[in-house]
Amino acid sequence: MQERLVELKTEALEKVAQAEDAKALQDVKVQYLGKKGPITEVLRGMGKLPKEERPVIGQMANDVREEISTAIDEKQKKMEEAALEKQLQEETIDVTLPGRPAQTGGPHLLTSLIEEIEDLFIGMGFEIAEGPEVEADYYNFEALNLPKGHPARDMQDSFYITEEILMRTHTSPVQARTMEQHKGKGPVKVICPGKVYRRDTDDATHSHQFTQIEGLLVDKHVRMSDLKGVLNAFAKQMFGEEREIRLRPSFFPFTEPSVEMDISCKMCGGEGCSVCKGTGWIEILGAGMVHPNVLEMAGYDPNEYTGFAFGMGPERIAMLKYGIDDIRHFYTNDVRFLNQFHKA
Ligand code: 2U9
Repeated sequence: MQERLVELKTEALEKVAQAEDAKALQDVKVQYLGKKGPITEVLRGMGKLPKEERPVIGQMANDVREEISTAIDEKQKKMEEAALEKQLQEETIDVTLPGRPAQTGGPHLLTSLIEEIEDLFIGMGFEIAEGPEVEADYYNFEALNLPKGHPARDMQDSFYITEEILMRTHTSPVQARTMEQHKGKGPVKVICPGKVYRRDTDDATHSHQFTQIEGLLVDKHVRMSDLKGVLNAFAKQMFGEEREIRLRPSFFPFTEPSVEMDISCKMCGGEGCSVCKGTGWIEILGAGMVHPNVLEMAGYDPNEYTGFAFGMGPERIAMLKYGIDDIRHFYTNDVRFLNQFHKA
């Protein structure tokens, strides 16, 4: 019996030493220490032994059982330590690696440009005024000296909601509304930025929806020279001190006289190049003295009050400033395009 126990111990310890994984170790445990294992069998057969041998064999069987159990536990601990060490080696984290850059958003190029222009005029004492994009025919056309049937309406064909309600074709109705709110009294000094809509076929230079910034100043004794001074200050701050401006006669139904303003070409310094189409000048905006009919319709006495107004397209300004060749870039929102204009 004693020999059998020594044999079992040697055999079991050898198998423990050979076990290569947790499963093999578990098998050894079940095989030698399980309820149907050889040691349990020895203990069960003790009854058949002479009385004086029983404590000796019992003690020995328990010792063998204990030794095998300890060997299994130690081996299991070693295996777990080795597995942990392996995992630590494999999953090393280099905390000095640079982090993934966070994706940050930012204002759209047109938003930034509009805010820049707003700031320039706020610096000259103007306030910002906004109004509805879905507008009454009266404010969009009639109040601006464009009665029904006026040929200039054709150039601003829009999206009509009803006969009398449409998507505004310019931001001028905001100025008309602002003047009306001032009830025939000055001064009115506003900048009106916003989205406008025209029934146009989209191409490199046309869009059915674009933005405008218009300005209006109404007061007593406002003269064309005031208009020129304000626009000159704007052009120099926006495009550079070295830029010259020039006013050319033009026509708008809501201003009289009307002008278009050019700035001297930065590319050629006025010599003539492809950017300015050989003229040395680049058209930037339209302007004029507010038409007496418009003043009158808004409740102002044109013999007492005069005013100037101007309008520009931020898309056109951005295209000139940054050399953008297609207006559709502003609205297709390709981040490769937009990201180039993120301010730090
Ligand atoms: C009121 C009185 C007068 C606004 C004006 C222009 C000239 C002009 C266009 C330039 C390019 C708009 O972006 S664009 O298509 N605008 O040339 N706008 S004067 O005159 C007004 C407006 C409102 C009550």
